[in-house]
Amino acid sequence: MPNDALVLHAETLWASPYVFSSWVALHEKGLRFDVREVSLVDLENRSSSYREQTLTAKVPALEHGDFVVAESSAIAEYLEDAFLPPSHPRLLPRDARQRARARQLMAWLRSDLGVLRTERPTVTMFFTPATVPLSAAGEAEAAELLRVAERLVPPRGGPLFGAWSLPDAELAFMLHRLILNGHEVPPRVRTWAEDEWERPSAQSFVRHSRPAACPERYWDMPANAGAARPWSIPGR
Ligand SMILES: N[C@@H](CCC(=O)N[C@@H](CS)C(=O)NCC(=O)O)C(=O)O
Repeated sequence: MPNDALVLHAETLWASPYVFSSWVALHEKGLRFDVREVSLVDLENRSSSYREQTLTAKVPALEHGDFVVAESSAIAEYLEDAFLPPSHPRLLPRDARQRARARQLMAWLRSDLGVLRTERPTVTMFFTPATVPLSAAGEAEAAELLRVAERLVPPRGGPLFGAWSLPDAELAFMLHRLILNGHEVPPRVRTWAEDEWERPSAQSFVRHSRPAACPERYWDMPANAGAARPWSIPGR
């Protein structure tokens, strides 16, 4: 495998769950990498050069020499294949069935829980907590997330799949949409998620410098078109 420099293309608010995944993956693999920030509110990812480079114009993207790949799950798989255990720690479980369960969880966290993600966007985790209650559909998705977490978190805590793997961080991130917005989370799951959040790879993302406030233009981004704000507006 070529020994080329690694560059993570991240976004400027440092609030993307997908950038979080790739950031944690790079840290856990023990890799040195540079960061290029792409401003989504300025539509920099839609520029012809970024589109050309990344194919799908999404953040995160990982550059490794002359190769660029986007999609956080593809980035995790690439890092696992290019920086093999045991020289580099694993991102996914060794056992085939546990690895399948880990991939199931990662895919579900990306494809499901859409109402929860809309009503508890990550800007409520890193800028200002939500003040608008969850809708019935949001509550139902929160309950489903907690049901899955209660099934997966071991009775005495610790990694989901025997040894730490990337879905531990991703599930903890999703649970923090509830925790940081004051929702009731069963103590065992809450303690597990908070312990996972303290891991240095996660904390280095949580503590990364970011703007003081969520820019108003965030709500003009195509992905947020029509999304209701999670904050009530005084006087309305
Ligand atoms: N499934 C993708 C999702 C990536 C994604 O949606 N990234 C957002 C930022 S959180 C983005 O690039 N938005 C800009 C756009 O869609 O134009 C992944 O796992 O990486």
